[in-house]
Amino acid sequence: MEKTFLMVKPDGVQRNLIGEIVSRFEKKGFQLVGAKLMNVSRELAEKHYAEHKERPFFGELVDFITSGPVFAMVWQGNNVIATARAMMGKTNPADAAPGTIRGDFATSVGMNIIHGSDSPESAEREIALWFNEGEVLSYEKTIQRWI
Ligand code: IDP
Repeated sequence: MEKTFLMVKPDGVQRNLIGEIVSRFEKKGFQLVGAKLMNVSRELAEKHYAEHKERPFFGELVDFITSGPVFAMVWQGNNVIATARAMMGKTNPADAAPGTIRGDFATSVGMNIIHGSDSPESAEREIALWFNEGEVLSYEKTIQRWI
């Protein structure tokens, strides 16, 4: 079963959106298999956003993601990587459709509420970066056969 790494960023935590976001993915039919509220070290932030290292906004991005607690999660389900990206909406909330998380709750690209892995390769890399092996669970939900 496919897995993805999702994270409510510090703005989403401050704005009390953890429950709303978890609820959307639960209702969609995805399964939460790992979650933790945590402060992010600069080292972890820089590793996570390594592909943006040369971008002018890199420093700002690392400052922001380390500015307060984030809610890190691993979700599982059919096509969860692409479907979660669609549910999040475009990176720039100005382009994100209403009904998406960014379209409904954000206005600026810097504070766009949520992160989600964009490919199977990044999902694998990010889950390993943010979670220890024992923190990602495997458990059965009987309702899963109806989804
Ligand atoms: P994604 O989060 O939708 O995958 P990426 O292109 O990987 O988007 O960018 C990572 C994050 O960097 C974005 O979510 C956004 O918060 C931030 N970001 C992207 N472009 C800009 C920018 O031009 N200015 C400030 N922050 C940016």
